Amino acid sequence: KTGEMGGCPMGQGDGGVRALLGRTNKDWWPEMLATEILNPNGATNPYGEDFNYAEAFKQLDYDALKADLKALMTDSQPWWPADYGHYGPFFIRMAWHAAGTYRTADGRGGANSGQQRFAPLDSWPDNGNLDKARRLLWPIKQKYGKNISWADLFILAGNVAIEDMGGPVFGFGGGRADVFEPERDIYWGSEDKWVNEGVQTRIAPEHGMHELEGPLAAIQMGLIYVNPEGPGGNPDPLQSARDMRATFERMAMDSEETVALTAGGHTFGKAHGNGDPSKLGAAPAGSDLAAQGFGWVSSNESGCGEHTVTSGIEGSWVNTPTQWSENYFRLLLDYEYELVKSPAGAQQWQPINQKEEDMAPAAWDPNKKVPTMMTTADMALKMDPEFRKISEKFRNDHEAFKDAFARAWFKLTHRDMGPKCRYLGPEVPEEDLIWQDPIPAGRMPSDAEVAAVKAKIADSGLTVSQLVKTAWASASTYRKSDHRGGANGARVRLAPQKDWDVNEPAELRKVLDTLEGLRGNLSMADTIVLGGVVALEKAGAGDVPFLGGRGDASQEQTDVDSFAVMEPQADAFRNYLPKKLSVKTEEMMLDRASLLGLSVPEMTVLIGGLRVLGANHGERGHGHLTKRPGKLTNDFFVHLLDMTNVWKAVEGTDDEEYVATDRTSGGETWRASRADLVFGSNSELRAVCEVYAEAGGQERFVKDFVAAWTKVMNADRFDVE
Ligand code: HEB
Repeated sequence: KTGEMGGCPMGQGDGGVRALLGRTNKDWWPEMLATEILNPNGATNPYGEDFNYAEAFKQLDYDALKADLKALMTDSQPWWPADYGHYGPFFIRMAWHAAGTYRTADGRGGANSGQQRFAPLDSWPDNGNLDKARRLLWPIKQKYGKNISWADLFILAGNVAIEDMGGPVFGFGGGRADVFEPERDIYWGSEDKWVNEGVQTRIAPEHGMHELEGPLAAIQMGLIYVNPEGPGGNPDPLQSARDMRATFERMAMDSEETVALTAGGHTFGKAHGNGDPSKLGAAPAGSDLAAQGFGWVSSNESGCGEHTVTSGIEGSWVNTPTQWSENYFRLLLDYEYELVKSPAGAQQWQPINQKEEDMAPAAWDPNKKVPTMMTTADMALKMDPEFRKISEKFRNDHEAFKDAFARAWFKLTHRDMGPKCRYLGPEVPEEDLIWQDPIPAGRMPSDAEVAAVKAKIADSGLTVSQLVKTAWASASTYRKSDHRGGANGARVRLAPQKDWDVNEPAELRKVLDTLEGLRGNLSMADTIVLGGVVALEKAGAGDVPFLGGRGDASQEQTDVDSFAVMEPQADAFRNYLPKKLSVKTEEMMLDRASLLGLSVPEMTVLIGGLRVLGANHGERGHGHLTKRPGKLTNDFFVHLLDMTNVWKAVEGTDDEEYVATDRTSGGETWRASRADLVFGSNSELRAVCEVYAEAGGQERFVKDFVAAWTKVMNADRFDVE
């Protein structure tokens, strides 16, 4: 799958590094209040530093909350009345758009922190009028307070909506803790225009889907996935199918899941385009103070209800828009469709010669019948040969469709929550699912067992460098964005990780074989981490803490394709850069550090320590600024800041490699990479390096290194929290 990304300057795995280059909220909305100056180190949680959402959730009266949500579905409010008297479809769209920003490449986006409340997402054109859906939930959020997060509430409201309209639901896991500021580490693209301002789509028709810039998973700025009217507004269902495949794949959905989700979703509700779209005001982030967070304030007649304009498309997909049914595929496949324009001027498809009984009730007058419609994206499910086969299969086997929709919806809304042990509440399904990266429960080893294996590792002949590299390879796949990866499960010994170039497969094999032979009753996952402990202690770190209890995953429990996107294309922590990327090496470093959840000092101390311990990829000596390799010294920092050295780029390396000579003798002293030298060049990184190089720095360095190392080793231990 990664092969398809070939022509792209940034592979999928390059992750969100472009956050640094992309458009920011300040670019879009220069007038926005700069609250971040009060929170230079990230917004503080108003619930307090030690607020534990999982504990709060356990106090929740879950059944009462669900009953209140159910009642809300039909409690129409005058300021945003419910179509057909039922808010269900609206909440499903809200939940889907909350989850649908997830992308596999860096695990960012998704529903797990309540980002839809903040810019830019709250103001994306595709999220039009969802500000009203969220506000409808406020009385419930207010009532249950800290016991339910917004993030959980969005998804649960979607689930209750489906249930209340008779649709199939697979389960619900709570546990999405809210954040209180927009994520700054995510790249949404560099375009300076929104989708509705008439820009080119990200996949030009003459190119293949590999042209979509990694890690992005939407076809234009401000969309969840694809343009409903077709690529760039061109109502071509086949090109729309291509875009759907490209974008849904980046959310880890295959064609069956894509068809099931779209058809199941559009079994409910309607599109809104009954009026002049130019009468819509600014999106929430740019809206008037008096509108109190609402955007798209409309002067089209009443501005709501039957005069609502959202996407500009108008009408429902089926004749029974507030009830689960078989009607979507029936109407899609049984009728021929013609292209028409909505009152707002959007291109949409209408059944030819529709029978009266197949028409839908008008949303505001149940006695009036109106034709149903399909968007160009829906027509893709009819016209594209592969999608068509799936559509026919689901039409002929409704039970299969129900099951596929329920499972795909569960995956969509839980994909970014990480291991199943993070799910909370009474509706967590028993069944393990492959996309959860299941890991069998581990066993906490006794102190005596640990001590025995430790002694064996120490006597095994494995070097500090070998043990450090192996433990780092195992643990450093962790990403806090979707809580995947990490040392638990020991997937470093399974495909695809065991074959990743960054892990030096042949070397890794040898180390793993040795550890396998001496681990006794410890899991491999524990033994690998314990190897790191032994190495650090050998290197002079003093006592290094060890937390055992990890389990070992099997190859069958590991989806090779879904792990493939996690392969690092560069890793500054191991000075690994097989080929120059369009993104700067130091930006890649920052991205990896951010996914590992590291602070600037933690990143700095880890880089300096890993260098002197010999963790570089292969035999690469760059940044190995020590004469005492394998000892945990602050030499990296001391020599980096030493004015004896004059640094110069090595010719032909495109400013990736540098050599230092002695200022007086002219002899070569050290070699380093960009990732090394940025610590001397960038003023903030240099300031941290100085702390580790100055008097007292050695002790602080060892202490901080051990703490940061241990943090990475245990980053995925949700089973013990
Ligand atoms: Fe959907 C709606 C598109 C997918 C669910 N959508 C809608 C609309 C549109 C669309 C345009 C309208 C809006 C307004 O309001 O105006 N989608 C679309 C596309 C896609 C989709 C293009 C891709 C292909 N959906 C989807 C999914 C889901 C959904 C996946 C789930 C699952 N939607 C939905 C709903 C609705 C919509 C439920 C309705 C809402 C209301 O009613 O409000």
